[in-house]
Amino acid sequence: RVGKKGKPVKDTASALPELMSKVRSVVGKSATSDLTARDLYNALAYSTRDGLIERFNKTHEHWAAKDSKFVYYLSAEFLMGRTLTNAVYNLGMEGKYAEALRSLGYDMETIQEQERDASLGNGGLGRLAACFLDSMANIDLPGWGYGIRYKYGMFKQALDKGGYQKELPDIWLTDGNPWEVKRSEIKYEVCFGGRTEKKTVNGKEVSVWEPNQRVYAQAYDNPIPGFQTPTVGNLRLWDALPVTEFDLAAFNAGDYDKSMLEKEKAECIVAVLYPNDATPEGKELRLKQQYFFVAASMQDVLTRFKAKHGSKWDLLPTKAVFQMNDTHPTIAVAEAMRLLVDVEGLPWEQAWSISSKMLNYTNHTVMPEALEKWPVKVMAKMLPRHMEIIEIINEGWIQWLQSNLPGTAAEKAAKVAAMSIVHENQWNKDELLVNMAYLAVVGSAHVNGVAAIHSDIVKNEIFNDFYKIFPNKFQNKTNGVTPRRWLAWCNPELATLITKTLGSDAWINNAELLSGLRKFASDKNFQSQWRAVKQQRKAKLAAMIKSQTGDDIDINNMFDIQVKRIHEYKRQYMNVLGIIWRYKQLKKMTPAERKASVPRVCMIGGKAASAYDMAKRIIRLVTAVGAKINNDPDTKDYLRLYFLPDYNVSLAEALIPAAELSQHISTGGTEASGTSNMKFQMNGCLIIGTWDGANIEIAEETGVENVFVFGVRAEEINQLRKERANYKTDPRFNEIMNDIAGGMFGDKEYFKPLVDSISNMKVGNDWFLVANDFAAYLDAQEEVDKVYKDPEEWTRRSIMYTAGSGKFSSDRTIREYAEDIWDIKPERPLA
Ligand code: DL6
Repeated sequence: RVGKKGKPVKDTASALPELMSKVRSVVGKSATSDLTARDLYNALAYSTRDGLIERFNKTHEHWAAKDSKFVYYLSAEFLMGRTLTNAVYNLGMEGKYAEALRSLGYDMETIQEQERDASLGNGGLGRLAACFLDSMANIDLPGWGYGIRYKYGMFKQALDKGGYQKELPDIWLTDGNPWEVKRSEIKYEVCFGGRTEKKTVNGKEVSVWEPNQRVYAQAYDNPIPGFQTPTVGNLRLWDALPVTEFDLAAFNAGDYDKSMLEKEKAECIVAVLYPNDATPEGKELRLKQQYFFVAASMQDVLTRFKAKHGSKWDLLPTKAVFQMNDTHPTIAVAEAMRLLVDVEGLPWEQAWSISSKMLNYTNHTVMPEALEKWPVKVMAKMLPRHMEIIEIINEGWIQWLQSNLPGTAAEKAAKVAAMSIVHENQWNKDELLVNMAYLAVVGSAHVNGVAAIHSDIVKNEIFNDFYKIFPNKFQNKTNGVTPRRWLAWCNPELATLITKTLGSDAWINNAELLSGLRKFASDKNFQSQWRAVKQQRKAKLAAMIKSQTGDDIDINNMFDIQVKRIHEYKRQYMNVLGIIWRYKQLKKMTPAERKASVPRVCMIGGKAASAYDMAKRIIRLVTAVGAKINNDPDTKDYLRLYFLPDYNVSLAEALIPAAELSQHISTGGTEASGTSNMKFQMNGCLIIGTWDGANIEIAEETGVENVFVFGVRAEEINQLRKERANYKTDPRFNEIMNDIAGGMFGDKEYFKPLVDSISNMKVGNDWFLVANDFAAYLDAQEEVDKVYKDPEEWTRRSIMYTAGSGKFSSDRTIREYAEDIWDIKPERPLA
């Protein structure tokens, strides 16, 4: 129901009868039964789902009637987190549900805790996809996400007794998923393996694929509501089903294993979300997953197009565009050609013209190991027809280069070799690889990076040869995060203060309005309200830590947080070294000096990929250092270190509002963007960071003088890496290395590779320049302490962060994609 200016009317009448009806129909209990929080979660979820589906249907009927152009966001990862609170708040139904729950003796927070996170992503890339879906719905943009309904999402992380990471399966679907709608009638066949055969059809020689495995992709829709709009978008996830569910003949013959084999083989495709640093064994399955969801999604889009436009294929790019989220869905380039040429019978040139207008590629990393390259052998075995198509694309590309590149024959040959989609493996000359990023660049209309500095690296380094030929193909689209989940809903205390101060909640949909807070930044009265909110959130987090560790935490101490995937380039290691240095200083101080220091509670969280040994050692170092300093009676009132296990979306929603300082300290030029930096900024948390990724734009919007910037710049790192052997490390750094190596934190054998990786300077060591930046990092931390001692200055800066965060709303990012890449206009359904 929509009132003035299209805003939904907030429904305050109690929803008790509605909830009780769901208790009967879904939970299967009666009003007189003992209702658990889980029962009420289910009742509430199914009641909210009714509202979502009604709007979903209206939205899609409207878009279908308008024949709107759609964007399809192809992503192997969607890190959605919990749905309940987001859906209830986006639909404006929090009032009526809260009242109903209160009458049953519960509150929303307790009920929401019943929901398991949908962790179908590794980190920033997957969470970005989730924020993008929120913003598409929010600005009424016709668009869907397409991905995989993994049975087990990102592993659950625990610590074993020794303080080492333990990985447990994330069995998130066991208790059912109220937020999805199974579309039994929507399923497509997806094939793998086999061989191709040349045949003559209508006088033409064609290549026919005879696969040896077939499965069905089954559609599940997950409605995505916008806020203050009737639009509800969609995330369509694919499950894999066997073509023959059960082999009764095999069963009757007593071969029970064979009877279930097809089912197991199909289920295996969607069983697990692979960690981004995958092991070689996982690679083949990963390619299978990628093709599986791309093939299903493209068939789905083409089927809808055909139903409406028949074979007017030239219209396709005016009705559908695809955004490939990193290289994972890049097989779409070959699949589009296969569908258009082999299945629909279009001539190659026409198909290429259509396909290369509708595909676009976002690069999310500069790390060479994450730019996927598939061995030709693997590709040819699993997708023989696609390998042929890639070879044809590559031949055409090479021919084009040969006719268009300037220079001598030798110069041309060198360039062609460097830009070929299929090339030799530089580590193993006998192996040929398909460079998926090159395939994406050649096959896309647009290519973009995710922050200004990263897009420059994309243009000037990673794809420089391509950029020189097609400068207009390359763009920047600085990432963003949804201000609904990441400020309004996760930090209602701050949201209320902002709304009261700005005189309206319009900032929730127009985050640029947050800049209105700038004029209150030095207002003492406002500052004290701002601080009070932070204290409230710190108290909540302290209670959570107390319940997990039994430790009391003083909420007057600075809350210093670094949460993200554990990776050497993100340099959690440097953070720990800084904490060790702080600890050593505190130990040397007199009690009076300690009292005058700035007390800190440091928290580090994040998962290490299961095969990433060094990252796991870093986690153990955090827990070992924490165990020592948290129990040292001299220092425990002034310094603590906690490793927060199982960092996920829900934990982030609790941590970010409580943070006062957050660390984004990657080596210059290595973090493509970062998005947690934006979430911390929105919640008024100060940043200590390097001149890297989106930190740079955050500093520009916040005022560089308000950010604690340190460290080497991207343009310096190549030279510094070459000079490793001559580098004289800081004496403080050497001292700490000796402490760890000497067993100050125990486990000295286990820490040895960690110590060796950044000490013993030689070329190739300390690739991420921890030793280089350590002194500058300590200086920046000293500056942090100085400012924290002045609460008014600290609070002024904190307000300036939130006030400067408007640019980092994903609504802005999505509008830019819509205008500059997709050419799609918002289309709001009638309420
Ligand atoms: O663009 C979203 C996110 C960035 O914010 C991070 O800086 C970047 O590391 C991440 N990239 C990946 C790519 N990895 N793989 N595969 O996760 O993307």
